[in-house]
Amino acid sequence: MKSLFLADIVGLEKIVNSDPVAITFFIGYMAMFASAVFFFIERGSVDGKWKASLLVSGLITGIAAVHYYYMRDFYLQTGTSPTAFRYVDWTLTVPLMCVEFYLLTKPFGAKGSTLFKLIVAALVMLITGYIGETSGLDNNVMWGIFSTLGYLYIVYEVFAGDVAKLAKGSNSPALNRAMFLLKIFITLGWSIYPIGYMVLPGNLLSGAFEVSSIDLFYNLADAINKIGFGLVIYSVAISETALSRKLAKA
Ligand SMILES: *C/C=C(C)/C=C/C=C(C)/C=C/C1=C(C)CCCC1(C)C
Repeated sequence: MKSLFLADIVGLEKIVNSDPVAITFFIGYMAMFASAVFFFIERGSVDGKWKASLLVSGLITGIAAVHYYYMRDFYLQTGTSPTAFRYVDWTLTVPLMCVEFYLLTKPFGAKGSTLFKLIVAALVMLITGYIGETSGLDNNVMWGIFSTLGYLYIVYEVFAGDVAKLAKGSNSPALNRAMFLLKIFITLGWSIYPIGYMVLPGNLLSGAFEVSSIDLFYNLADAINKIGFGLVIYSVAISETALSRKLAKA
């Protein structure tokens, strides 16, 4: 008990003494939690077909909130990166982001096989990334390259593959606006992760930043991608709901 209490004091001291990594874990936890509450509650104010999308946004940020709670503790007590927690979080939340793409394009004919391909690519990206982060100096560049192939496949699907074709054929301005924004998330927002990874010792940016800044990159990217991505879907759902209610009245 005593040592637990001590760890708490040390943790608080780190936050108060502005250890940036500790602070971003702390804020990340709050922001994810608040977003999850927001998406769950706002589910009630959109039309039926959007409810599943908002539910998934709530799950993504809710799962992340629980992981941030543990990652924050882990970091405060050990001073090291909570790599395993991080990858468990991503392994649950990235496939759910693939589900968001699927739900958006489903009314226009998306098939389960498209979702399956996206999820397989995401798993390849994450499993090889995890091996890279834990494999030490010599191999992390190679595993990073494998992981990037999985990432590029997702980019391809969204820009030129099934997802892109369905969105183009949909004639829905709202969906096309959402797709435009989601493409920015996938290319710019998601590219923050490999930049963080390259800070690993022995990798391309090693030495350019402190090793601990890997978590700064990941925490920043998670906030942008999980909360921002959810808000894009929320804004489309709200405007489409308003439109269909207007049409129903007329
Ligand atoms: C909510 C969490 C998300 C959206 C996580 C996304 C993670 C990535 C896009 C990670 C990509 C990586 C590479 C492309 C290469 C190096 C290893 C990774 C796993 C950091």
